[in-house]
Amino acid sequence: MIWNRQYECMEREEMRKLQGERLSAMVRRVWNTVPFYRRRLEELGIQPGDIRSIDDLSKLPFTTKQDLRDNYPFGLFTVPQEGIVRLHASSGTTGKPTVVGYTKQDIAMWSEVVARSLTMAGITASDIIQVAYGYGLFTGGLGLHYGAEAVGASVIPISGGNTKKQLQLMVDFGSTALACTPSYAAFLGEAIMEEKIAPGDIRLKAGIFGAEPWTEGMRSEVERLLGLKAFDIYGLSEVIGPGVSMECSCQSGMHIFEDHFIPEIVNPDTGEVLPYGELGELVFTPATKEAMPLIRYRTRDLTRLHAERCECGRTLVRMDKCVGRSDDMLIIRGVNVFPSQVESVLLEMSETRPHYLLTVDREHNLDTLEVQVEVEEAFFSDEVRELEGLRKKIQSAIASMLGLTAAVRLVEPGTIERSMGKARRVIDNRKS
Ligand code: DLL
Repeated sequence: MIWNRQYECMEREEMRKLQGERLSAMVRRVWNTVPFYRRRLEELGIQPGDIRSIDDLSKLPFTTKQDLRDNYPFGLFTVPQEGIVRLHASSGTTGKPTVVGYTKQDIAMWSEVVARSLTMAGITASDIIQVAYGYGLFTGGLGLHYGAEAVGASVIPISGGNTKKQLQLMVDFGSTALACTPSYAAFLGEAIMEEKIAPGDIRLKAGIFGAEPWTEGMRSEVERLLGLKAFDIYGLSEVIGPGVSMECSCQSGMHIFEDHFIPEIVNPDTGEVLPYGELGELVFTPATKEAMPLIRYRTRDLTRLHAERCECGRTLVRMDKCVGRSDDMLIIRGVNVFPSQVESVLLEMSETRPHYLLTVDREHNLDTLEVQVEVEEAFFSDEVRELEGLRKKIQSAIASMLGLTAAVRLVEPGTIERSMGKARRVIDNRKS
């Protein structure tokens, strides 16, 4: 089952040695080819020869999204344009997109890590995988596509959206795996019910869901709706795309392919490296990337790392589900709120559906939070008294989770706008 036993089951000391070798080779390479990095290292008085082992990693400077923007579009590439075979870009909410380039070898490495990821979910050449992540500048579609081909599965490159067609092919082709965002998976699950497709006509057994934060409550919900086992896949364009880490069948965190992507957790305010088990910002050094390796890239994703060997036999470090991004954290009346915390409260209730929206506003200099959530059709037609009871129950569960009173609005199924890709969970009117 394991796709690359040599690296996935390596002893920790051996892995650290390999990472040190790869790191020092990469630092030498960027020193010689990327003026931005040479300047950064010179400013800190670091020579490539100073980086000899993985213990030297923390001497190196961080790279941020702003650095990518400042070097837009190709300033961080280590190879001339002839060597680049693919460009992806992430849209970003403000300003210019973040651009990532790949060499042929980078595409091969990416395909391998996605193949390893799919193998963790039990996908083999016998599977038919419906790739409903967006194809295009976003890395989700093409990333999953190449990885699925590498394991030999049959790929349906349907991309996101076009829900009726998704259901038709799912039934007619007998898709056994579905790859998309968890929010779109929930939408597809509901569409199956609405179209009254018999459960026996759906052959899905595994879901490869990621690209946005999602909770255990959402996992149970999509597993129930689609009748599959849902796996969490993580990644970001700057590092490679999907396939930076993935859950195995033990589902106790996502294994990071750290032979390629060296992880650290740092204090987001001070940059200090934190020990395993502590919550902080995830930092990656993709040491083997040819076209655009990065030194200590700050992901802004908040999570914890664990180094104990997994029951599946893999020794790769595991990361917990992401709590959220530091820049998604809302500060409401001085309280730190992650949308995922609200999601976990909402999806504990059997009456709610997995579609919600948080609206933050400011009235008379006071922050307000409104939580809209869809409620099961049957429940909605019940007595007003019962609805009011549910509203109060949600409000008090949110208050005890966050220490904050939110206005709760129960809405009918289908009210909240659906997303074919990453869901929009927050409208913050204070920013406009
Ligand atoms: O979302 C790559 C991807 C595609 C991952 C398909 C998984 C599946 P970006 O658009 O650059 O790349 O966005 C990266 O999305 O920093 C996280 O904040 C978030 N993210 C990605 N996967 C997860 C996940 C792709 N499993 C940003 N859980 C990252 C939570 C995730 N957040």
